[in-house]
Amino acid sequence: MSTARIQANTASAISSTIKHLGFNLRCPINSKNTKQKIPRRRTSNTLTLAMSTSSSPSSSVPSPLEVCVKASVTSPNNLGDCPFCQRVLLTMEEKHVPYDLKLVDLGNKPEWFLNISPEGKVPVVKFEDKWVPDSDVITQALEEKYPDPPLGTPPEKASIGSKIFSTFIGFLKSKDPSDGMEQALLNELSSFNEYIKINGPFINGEKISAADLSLAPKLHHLEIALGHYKNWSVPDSLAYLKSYMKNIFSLDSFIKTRALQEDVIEGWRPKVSG
Ligand SMILES: N[C@@H](CCC(=O)N[C@@H](CS)C(=O)NCC(=O)O)C(=O)O
Repeated sequence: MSTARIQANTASAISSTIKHLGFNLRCPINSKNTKQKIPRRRTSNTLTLAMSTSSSPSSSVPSPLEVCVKASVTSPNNLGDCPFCQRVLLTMEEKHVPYDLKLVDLGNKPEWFLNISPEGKVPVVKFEDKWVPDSDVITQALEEKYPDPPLGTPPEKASIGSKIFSTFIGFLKSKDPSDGMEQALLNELSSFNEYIKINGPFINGEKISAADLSLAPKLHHLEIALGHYKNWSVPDSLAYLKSYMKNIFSLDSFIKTRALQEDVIEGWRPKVSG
């Protein structure tokens, strides 16, 4: 892919808000996935739509937040396979914050993008004319600016499952089956399974929170990449983890913001063959 696609950022707040809420069938997010029947969140749609149709120029139509994310490498004009980008989009979806996606071709970064993200990384989000990088910082800012619904995870639970991603990458890259990498991943997955068994269904109990929104995109990558490159899947014995994954992966917000399977496979290819 050599071209970056930028969504028109001049679209009105009203049309962008409606688009975000799923009324625009040409929504660029995972257009392949629009074939699936995605249930709508009626309550929030109605509320935001009513706000957006006010005729008063001073009405509080929420302006969509501009967010730069990785573009797909296999399917032009689709969201790509960055788990940190999905984390940010999931947070916006769960908080019903309208956003305007700018898809960035990370293989050929345009100058406008490097001007706003000198490190060349996504995600970046524009808050009050300032471009902010890093999903940790962005999700914290979203929590402060859009406190409802609250998604904060208590500090003592915030790092639950946080070693899963690095051990997944270790196992994915491993060429020696006896190097202990698979076991290291299994240890992390097993302790997460035990945690969810006792404290679940989510990391903070009954309600989804920021830690789940950070972990779930990584588990999605784990499932696809290890399935493809190692013919490996989460053992059935880890039933609580499996049902945690199934629950989150079937949320509207997750389906709408998830990476395409083929992008996840391509995205990890250099790590596997490197
Ligand atoms: N710590 C950052 C990590 C962001 C990150 O590593 N993003 C990757 C894409 S998944 C990126 O932009 N890489 C730059 C590149 O591929 O050139 C965050 O949480 O936002």
